[in-house]
Amino acid sequence: MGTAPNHFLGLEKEFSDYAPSKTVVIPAPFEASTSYQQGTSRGPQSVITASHQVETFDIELGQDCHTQGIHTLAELAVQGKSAKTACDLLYKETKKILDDGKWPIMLGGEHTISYGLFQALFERYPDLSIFHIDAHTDMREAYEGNPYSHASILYLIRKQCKKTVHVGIRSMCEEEALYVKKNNIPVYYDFETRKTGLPQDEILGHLSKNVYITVDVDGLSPQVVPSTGTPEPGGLGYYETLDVLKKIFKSKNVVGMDFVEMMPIPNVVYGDFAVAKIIYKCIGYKYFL
Ligand SMILES: [Mn+2]
Repeated sequence: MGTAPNHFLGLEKEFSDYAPSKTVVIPAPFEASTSYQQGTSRGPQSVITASHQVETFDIELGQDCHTQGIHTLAELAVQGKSAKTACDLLYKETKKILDDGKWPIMLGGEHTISYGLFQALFERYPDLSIFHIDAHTDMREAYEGNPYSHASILYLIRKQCKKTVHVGIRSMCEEEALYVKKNNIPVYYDFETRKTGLPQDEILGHLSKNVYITVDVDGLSPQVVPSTGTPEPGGLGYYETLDVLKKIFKSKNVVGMDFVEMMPIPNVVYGDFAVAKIIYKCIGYKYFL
């Protein structure tokens, strides 16, 4: 391994060319409205670099899971663009990937960029539901006057798609709390699920057949992923995250995924590696469960 520096896992040609690959990784290093620590535009490359250290043999699944092919696109030219233009670019790219019958995994970049992926998936799968891991609900109507911001992305999405489930949540403003209550949205608050565990069957009950999974990596504990712009204490553990994802992959059709808000910290690589490993676990769950 380690032969192709810009490819996820550093896979050789046989397993990373576009045509035979079932999975396509889309690096989308968009950063415009980050509010605390900056640097999420470097997130996609840091995860790809870390992925070169991930062992391709999966112990749990008892096999190599890269054999269905994982193609990695060049970084989308989204940086410096408006959020709308950046999302349009990702939308078009995702549409093409779906037309080709492939499975998209997007790497952000700030959460705003997820809107482009969502649009392409929702257009293709009108019954789409969304499983959202995040420390924050991201349901402000706008953030600093901007409806296309990392803090309002789920509000924007929910204007079109109401079937959403949220876990890891441990920070939101009053406006968001009222919105959640008023719309009876299944939000699983971290301070409660720390005690009870995630109610996996109940979560599955809220999801339709075709599921889009959006992971803001700050939904996980900073002990697992410190490399993010707005770290929050608490959060999902590594195995807890894998357990719920596995359950969803087992009983639903996961039509697309993204991992956003990674912000590499110089010389602190274990968070980048954890994210790379979770992505590879998901590829295994998609094709080998
Ligand atoms: Mn967040």
